Order: sequence, then structure tokens, then C-alpha cells
Amino acid sequence: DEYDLVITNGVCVTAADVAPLDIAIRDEKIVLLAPSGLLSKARTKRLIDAEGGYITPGGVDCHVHLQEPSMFGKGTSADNYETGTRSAIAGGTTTIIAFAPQQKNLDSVLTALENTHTLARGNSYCDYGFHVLVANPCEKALFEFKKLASVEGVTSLKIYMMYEALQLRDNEILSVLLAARSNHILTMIHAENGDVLAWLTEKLEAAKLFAPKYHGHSHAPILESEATNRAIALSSLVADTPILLVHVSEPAAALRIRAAQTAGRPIFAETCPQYLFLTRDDLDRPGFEGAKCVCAPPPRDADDQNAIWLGLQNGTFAVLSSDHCPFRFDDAVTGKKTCISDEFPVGKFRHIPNGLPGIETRLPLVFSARKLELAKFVEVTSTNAAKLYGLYPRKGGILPGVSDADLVVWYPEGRLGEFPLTNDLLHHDVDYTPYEGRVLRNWPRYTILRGNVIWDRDGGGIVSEKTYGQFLKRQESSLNGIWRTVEEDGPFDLEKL
Ligand code: DUC
Ligand code: ZN
Ligand code: ZN
Repeated sequence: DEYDLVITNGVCVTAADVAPLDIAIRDEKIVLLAPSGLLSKARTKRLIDAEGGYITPGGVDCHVHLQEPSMFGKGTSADNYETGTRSAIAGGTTTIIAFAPQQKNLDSVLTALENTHTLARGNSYCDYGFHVLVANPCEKALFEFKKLASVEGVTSLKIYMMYEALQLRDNEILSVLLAARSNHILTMIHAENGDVLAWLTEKLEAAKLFAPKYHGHSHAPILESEATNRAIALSSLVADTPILLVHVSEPAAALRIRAAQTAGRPIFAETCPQYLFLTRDDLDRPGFEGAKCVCAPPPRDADDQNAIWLGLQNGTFAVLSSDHCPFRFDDAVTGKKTCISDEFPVGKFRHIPNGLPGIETRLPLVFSARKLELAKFVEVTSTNAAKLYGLYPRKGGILPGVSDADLVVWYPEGRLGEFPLTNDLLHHDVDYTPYEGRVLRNWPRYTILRGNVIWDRDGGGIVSEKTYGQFLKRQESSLNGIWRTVEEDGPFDLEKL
């Protein structure tokens, strides 16, 4: 009855409680919680003294793009499974859910999934699951949803309402929603109006407005609020099938989501650090540097940031994910952020790949900002993500006998003082962070995955292997019993419309 690991003198934070507790771990699981100090003399292979620091469940980052083809067809996103998950664990994230992208010219989502398994297998420092990205909802692909959920453990998918290469029309969205509904698959939606984007982009270019900051103009807030409203309406037509609006950036969309939630509808939402820490001014950095902050939706205004913080505090947003989707600023390969070329000597905003690195900085930035109660911080960065995507209580909690021993031990508050975030602290394969110079106050001291220390900041950094991460087959979503309420509504019925 020796333990594998005991953590003593820490303050445990869950989505429900903050309490000084010792934690005992055996066979990859949390097996016992005890009053603080009680286990400091227990028989154990390894003892960690948290010295009064906080201990949180390992981060669950449920929106991650690794080694994905760029949305504009050239090159791929910068991090592969090895470098992306290395970066994840150094920032306290022990589980990711990444995308298995289907292209329009592929009629199978199972093939897309198998291709992505090949990229990830044996290459992941953290545990991982997949969402499929559905770009071609043909009959065959929709038929495969059943196997996806019941055999493959993939219980969520993402669709886009923009990007030529990925955009679905409303009729296609309805077909996806219906097939997802009958298989209890959660549909994530990138809600921006692609046609309005194309129109605005043409207008801006006609006026010779090419600089990175015009990316922000082309993605006006109305694109997002309109598409969000439409997505919610389409879900209602298909008997209120649950949807999740990803990366919500602006208050009109958040208000629409909040209203649907208040009406009891199964509408869920996510936001990301870029909408809390960047503004449109960051798109207007000198030279071409604004490209470093080009993502979709784009960073908005300071007032909008406040509305997004509020939406986290009041529960409008169930989850805070990274949307890690990096492209190198300057690099020989295609897909770089500096899209200046012989062909486009001024580097037009429409060619800047959309997406930012953020898998490693998500937890330290938000933890250091001190704008969320600690329990809320854990809820939106770990527990709710696990519940929403069918991983709870194995992930996202610290239930003895049930939860994997996935933990972050933070430094005692004040130990690190205030220090600037710089890209050379990070472990991704990206030549910049959009948050260069931001003030941090803490960082994961140890990251523990299934009872093994995998990140030891003062003792070697990454102290694990890229073969340690395991694929996670997921159950259907359990957040707020979302599929229970759908059952009560009965099946989709044309006669009811
Ligand atoms: N949407 C994402 O979810 N990630 C990166 C780019 C995008 O548009
Ligand atoms: Zn998106
Ligand atoms: Zn994304």
C-alpha cells in the first residue's frame, strides 16, 4: 500500500472548492485526499512539497489545431503533435482535443480520423482526443457519424460558416446537425458569415487597404453576431440539437447566446485568451507585425474584452480554450504570417493565415490575470471541457478512485514575482508569441499526467517522452445533461414544424 506519489502542503482547487488538501496517487489514479500535512510521512515512492502553492486539475484544452492544412490551402499550421503537446504540458495542459480535418475532396470522416491518428500516435506528450472537422457532409460521411461516436470515441465535430475551402451552406449545416443529433455528437460551429467576409475583403482591397489591421475590418462584429444568430436558429429547427459556438469574441454574439441559454436551449459557447488579452490595436503594430495577431474572429476592443470576461464570470461561456493554430511569422515554408512575396509585394491581409499560438500560455496568462475566482478558473479551463466533451470524471476533476492523477502544482503565490512572458520561455515550434512582454505572476511548477511528473520547471523542464500521451475515446457530452433534455423533446419531426 505504498503510494506512487504524494503531494503535500498544497491548496487544492476544483470547480467547486478551494481547500488545503494532501493528494495520494497510485496506479495513475488519485486514490486519496486528506487534510493538509496528514500524508507528509506516508509511505510513497515520491513526495512533492507544494509549499502552500495551489494545485489544480491538469488543463483540458478542447480546441487545438496541430499540423493542419492552412485554411488558404498553402502549407500547414506550425506545430505538429510532438511540438504542440510539448508546449501544452509546459503550460499545465495534460489533455488536448485536436481536429481531424476532412477536406472537401474527401468523402469520408473516418479516413480523416485515421490520417490524424497516424500523425499523433507515439508523438504526444499529453493525452489527446479528436473532433472531426466536417468539410464535405456527403451521405457517406454522415452515415459514418454512428461509427465515429459509438466505436471511435469521437463525440464532437466542428463545422465552418466561412473559408471557401471549408464553408458549409445552411442546408448542409442542417444535415450535419440532424446526423449529429441522432448520434449524440456535439456540433461546434465557427460562426462568421463567409459571404459578408468575401464582400468586405473585396471592398477593402478595391480601396487599396491591404495592411494587417484591415483583417479586423473585414471580420466586422456583425459577421459573428449574424452567423451566431443563424446557427442558433438552425439548431432550433432540428429540434434543439445542442451546438457549441467556438471562439466567441464580441458582446452581441454573447448576448444572443445568453438569451438562448436563458430560454433553456442547449446552446454552449467557448472563448479564448486572444479575446481577453489582445485588441484591434495589436493588429496595427508597426510594419507587418500586426500579422502576428491575425486570427478569426479578430481581437476586438477593450470594452469587448470586458464583456468576454463577464461572460466567463457569469457562465455564458462554458469553456476557455486556446484555439492554438499557429503559423510562423517568418519562415521559408508557405503558410507564414509574412505573406509578402514576389506575387504580393505589399503582403495583403487576405493572405495572412488565421490563427495564433497559445497552447502553453493559456493557463499562465489567465491564472496571472486574477480576474476569475480560482474555482471558476478550473471550471472553464479544465472541468467543463472534460464534461462537455465526454471525459469527465476521468479528466477535469480530482475524484479519488475515479480521476486520472492529472495535476498542476503552481508556485506559492509571489514566489516568482512579476516577470515578462517571452517567446524563449515557450516550447512550441513558432517564432513568436502574440503576448511577448505581458506580465505573468505564476507558472506551472510541476505538470503531472496519470501520476507521472512530465514537466518539472526547476528540475529539467520537460522530463517525459513523446510516447507517453494516450488517445482518449470519449463518451457523449455530460455537461448539464445536455442529451437528456434532447431526448425529452422527442425526435426531429417535419410535421411539428
Ligand atoms: N478557426 C479556428 O477555430 N481556428 C483557427 C482559424 C479559424 O478560423
Ligand atoms: Zn474557427
Ligand atoms: Zn480553431
